[in-house]
Amino acid sequence: MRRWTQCVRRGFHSATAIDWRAFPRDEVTNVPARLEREWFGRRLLQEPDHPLARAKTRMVRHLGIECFEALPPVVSLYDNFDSLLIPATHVSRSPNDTYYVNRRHVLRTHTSAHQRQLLRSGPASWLACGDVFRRDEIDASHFPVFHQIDGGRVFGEGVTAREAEEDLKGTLEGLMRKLFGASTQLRWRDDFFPFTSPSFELDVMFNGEWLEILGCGLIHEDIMQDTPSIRGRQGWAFGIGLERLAMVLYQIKDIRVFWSRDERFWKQFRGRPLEAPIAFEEFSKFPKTSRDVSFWTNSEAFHENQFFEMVREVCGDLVEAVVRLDTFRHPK
Ligand code: FA5
Ligand code: MG
Repeated sequence: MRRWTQCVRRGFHSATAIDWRAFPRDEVTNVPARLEREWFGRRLLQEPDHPLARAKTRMVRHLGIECFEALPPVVSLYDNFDSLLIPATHVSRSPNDTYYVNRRHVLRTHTSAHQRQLLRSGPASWLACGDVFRRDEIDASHFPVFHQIDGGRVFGEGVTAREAEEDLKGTLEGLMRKLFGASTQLRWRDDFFPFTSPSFELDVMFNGEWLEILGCGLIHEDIMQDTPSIRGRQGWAFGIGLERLAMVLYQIKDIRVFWSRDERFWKQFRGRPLEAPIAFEEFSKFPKTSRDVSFWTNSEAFHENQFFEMVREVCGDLVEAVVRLDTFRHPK
């Protein structure tokens, strides 16, 4: 713990490779091989052209707050749960929801896992981002590994809860309008987190549907109370899903695309200015295949355009090219 705190103080920014295999495994280990092979340690936020890194950088620049980018993704149960007042019986602790490295360590399920230590190490405001891991539903906006950016702010003495809440909502609305434009539709909803009170959720209108972007609230009194330097003061915290942010920013409809190694993905972002309004164009997730087709006709009036038209009718736009390789005319 002390070593960690010192790292934060020194500005623990350069990404270090963390090898979860160095942690002993035991009977509760449930990290799947695929996660380890394909997703763990990809460090997408460290690839400047990547849409997630772009979203992160735009956010950090707008807020003008220091961002800790290399906090280790393997955290203790205390960091991920207890320090945030998440009860011992809470569903999120279940191995059905959380990847356990061993009995005492998990792959962080949110970047809030660092909140308590950041509060203790003392910056008045901070951001912390990284990859987070959850056993979760599978759909276009959920993935077992995704990225979050947490933010926090501690006020000086004399600031009321009402003022802190206004500051929180104003800060986040300002961020959304800066990123998505002044006319973006936003919706606040009451939410519940054990570590904030009151708690809220912010949704953004995307493709005609409300998309949940973040959770936030005033840091729970018991947490503030527990840290002598900030006892009795007000503070806020939020946690944003960076994929959701980037989906709205770049009109990405499928969360799986962020993990693409395909050039057709990268070339849409590479070298573009940070604020460039990029509208992502989807491409097929399947590699190209070619097929040979032979057929015969006894019609003298046959023209190959008739065939091309039939291909378009049947296959839609899936077909990229049709090439005639050969013609055979039977002597009889
Ligand atoms: C949290 O993770 C809280 N730690 C947020 C927080 C921080 C609240 C500080 C208060 C104070 P939640 O589970 O709702 O909350 O996740 C936050 C955001 O992460 C969601 O709004 C969503 O944008 C994103 N998110 C959640 N699950 C997934 C997933 N499986 N795939 C992609 N994004 C996800
Ligand atoms: Mg939520």
